[in-house]
Amino acid sequence: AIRRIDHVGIAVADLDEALAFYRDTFGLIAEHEEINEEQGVREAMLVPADGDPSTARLQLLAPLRPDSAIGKFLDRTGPGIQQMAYTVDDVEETSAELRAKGLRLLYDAPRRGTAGSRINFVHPKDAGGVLVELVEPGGLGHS
Ligand code: MC0
Repeated sequence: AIRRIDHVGIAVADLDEALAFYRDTFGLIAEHEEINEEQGVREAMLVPADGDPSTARLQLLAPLRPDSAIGKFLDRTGPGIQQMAYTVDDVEETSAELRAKGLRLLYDAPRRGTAGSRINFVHPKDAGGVLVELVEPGGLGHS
């Protein structure tokens, strides 16, 4: 089952520039940063400095290579919202439920997401033009 909005992912060309912009403009600070080679991204999870700790996160996604998902998104669309992610209890179960409803999941089996989470995606063409990510949290914090 879907529990809450996990994060909203924004594609950016330069992670350090975007981190400075979000910190100075909105007071959002990075609680976590990592490189995910398989996904071709350098990414950060942001929270309001003095905000509700259970708030959904803002994820900044910068490409490691031009032919990555984020590299292609930046080429086609430019910087902006790239994905909407939901927290789920069990990514395999929710993926199976959505497949049974006729939606295309991008992966046959879950892959590794932020902070040890297990993830899959619904194809944007099957979800009203929105790339939907399913996140089963790992042991390392919120997502
Ligand atoms: C593509 N389309 C999108 C879209 N990306 N629509 C909405 N939101 C997006 N993000 C549209 C295109 O405009 C096109 O529409 C159609 O989908 C097919 O595009 P395509 O040529 O197949 O596009 P590709 O090759 O860029 O692939 C799109 C796809 C890819 C969603 C399959 O981006 C992908 O595999 N994404 C999943 C992985 C990912 O996003 N990783 C980065 C985040 P028209 O109308 O022109 O046909 S990593 C992450 O998120 C992590 C680590 C985490 O949170 O834990």
